[in-house]
Parts: sequence; structure tokens; C-alpha cells
Amino acid sequence: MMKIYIDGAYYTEKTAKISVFDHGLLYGDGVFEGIRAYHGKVFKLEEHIARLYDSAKAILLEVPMSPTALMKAVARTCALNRINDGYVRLVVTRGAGNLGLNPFNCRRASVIIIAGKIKLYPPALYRRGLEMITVPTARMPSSALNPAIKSLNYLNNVMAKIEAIRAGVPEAVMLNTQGNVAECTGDNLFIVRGGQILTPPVSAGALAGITRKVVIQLASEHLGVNVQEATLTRYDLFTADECFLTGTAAEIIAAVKIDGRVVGTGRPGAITQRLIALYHDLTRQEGYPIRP
Ligand code: PXG
Repeated sequence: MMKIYIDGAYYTEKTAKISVFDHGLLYGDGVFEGIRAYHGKVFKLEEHIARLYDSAKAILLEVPMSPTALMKAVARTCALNRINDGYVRLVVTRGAGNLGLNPFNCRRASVIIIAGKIKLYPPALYRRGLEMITVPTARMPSSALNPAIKSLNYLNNVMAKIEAIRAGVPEAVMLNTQGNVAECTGDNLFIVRGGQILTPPVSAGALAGITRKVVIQLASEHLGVNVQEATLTRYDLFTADECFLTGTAAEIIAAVKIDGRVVGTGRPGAITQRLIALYHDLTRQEGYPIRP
């Protein structure tokens, strides 16, 4: 049976419940992280915890425990569920309040940790690369809701995902309100052109992805390529040699067709494949141990 952490206690799938008055449910008022464990270690746990606290700070939400206690709770939840390789969903909701927006009526934030297996894209998609389209729903401007905040309000991304799936492709390219490339629905986007690696800056409406940062480090240390943050248009995607997405869930995956244009050779490119191999090596080496 699964053991799900809520506010210091463990529950089963059947008994793990939160209030219908929780503002996480009523308003998407809360923050979250999606984290991976590999080979008995939680990958980049410190970075995920730091981003969670930053997201919480941005929405004036107090996480009701210390970062150290939270890291220990994540590791313990993995251990109790006998997870060596898996996916952890960490959620901090505003907590139960009343039927009004005012978050100050919520007494205490709730911390939820779910450690389970992840359903990834099918292996064939990693070998062949995926197809994407740009979608009508623009990424939220930072003046409305900053995409750097990993909040529970994911309707913007969900809308884009719906548009992609209804068009018969698994992923969407989201543009910002200026019409430049921001990111995908749950992944950051990179292109390779003439040996250069480019990615939109966070200010274009991208999440400061942890996988994105790892890829930037790997490219610099192992490929001798300094990733440049650049304004990217759809034209840049269409004319790229390679395109790939990065995210905790998807890891690194090639995009080989965008809005009907074949990217490069139409197969995952050489740099993408090297980064995938380097990323897998790193996930084997590093991490916060699940069992002390
Ligand atoms: N952009 C957005 C909007 C995200 O939500 C990323 C980029 C990649 O960031 P990391 O730190 O993971 O490299 C995310 C992360 C999923 C899933 O099941 C993915 C995320 C959130 C929720 C679910 O694919 N995203």
C-alpha cells in the first residue's frame, strides 16, 4: 500500500485526503515540485526545495517546516514506499479556509508528499523524437502570474496541452505575449544551431528549470559549449539543426517536427544524444540518499 505524507502523518491512497475548503483546490492557491529519484538517491533535491521556498515566498505562503525537515520527509516518504527510482510530487497548499479568496482566512498551509512511479513518454518517442505545434494559448505574462512561480495554478499550461493533444501531437510550444518562444507545457526548450546551444531566458516566460540548469552545466563542462540565453522565434525553431526539451519528468527528449517543419535531419541530433547520455550518467552519480 502507498504511504502518502500529509502534515507529518502517513495515509494510504484511500485515506489521504484534504479539505474541500483548501484554497489549493478552490483557487489553485499553493506551490509544488516534481522531483525524481534515481538509484536510491533523490536528484537535485536541494535545488527543488530551494525553488519551492522561492515560489512560496513569491505568493506570501509560509511553508510550515524547515527546508532540512522537508528534505528528510521527502527521503523518508521514498524509503517507506520502497522507492529507488521514482517520482515525488511535493505540494504545499494554502490550507483550509472559507469560501472567499482571502488567503489570510486559511489557518495553516498543508504539506503533501506523494512518492510513486512515473508514466513517461513511450521509449520509441525518445528514440525517434516527438512532434510539437505552437498553440494559441500564450504563456502567462509575468505581470499577470509570473511563470517562474511553480504554483498550483497550471490552467495556462493545461490549456496549451489540450490544444496540442487535440491536434494529435503530445507537446505544445508556448509563446509569450510578444510572440517569442517561452517553453513547453512542462518542459524547457533548447535549440542547437551551428554548434551553438540556445534557450529562451527565464524573462521570456520560462520556468527556471532544474534540468535546464543541469543541461547548461553539462554542455559547458563536457561539450565545451556555453549555452546562450536568446530571444527565440518560431523561425529559429524551424531552421534549427536540433531541438530538445528538458524537464524532471521527461528528462531530455528531442523534438523533430514543429508546426509541420522537419527539424534538422528529422532524427534526434548528435548534441541532444550526447546530453541525454551525460544526463543519465549524472543521475546515477549524484543525489540525496533515500536511506542514510
Ligand atoms: N516548465 C514548466 C512550466 C514546468 O512545469 C519545467 C519547465 C521543467 O522544470 P524542471 O525543474 O523539472 O527541469 C516544468 C516542470 C510532468 C510535469 O508530469 C512536469 C512539470 C510539472 C508538473 C508535471 O511532466 N514540470
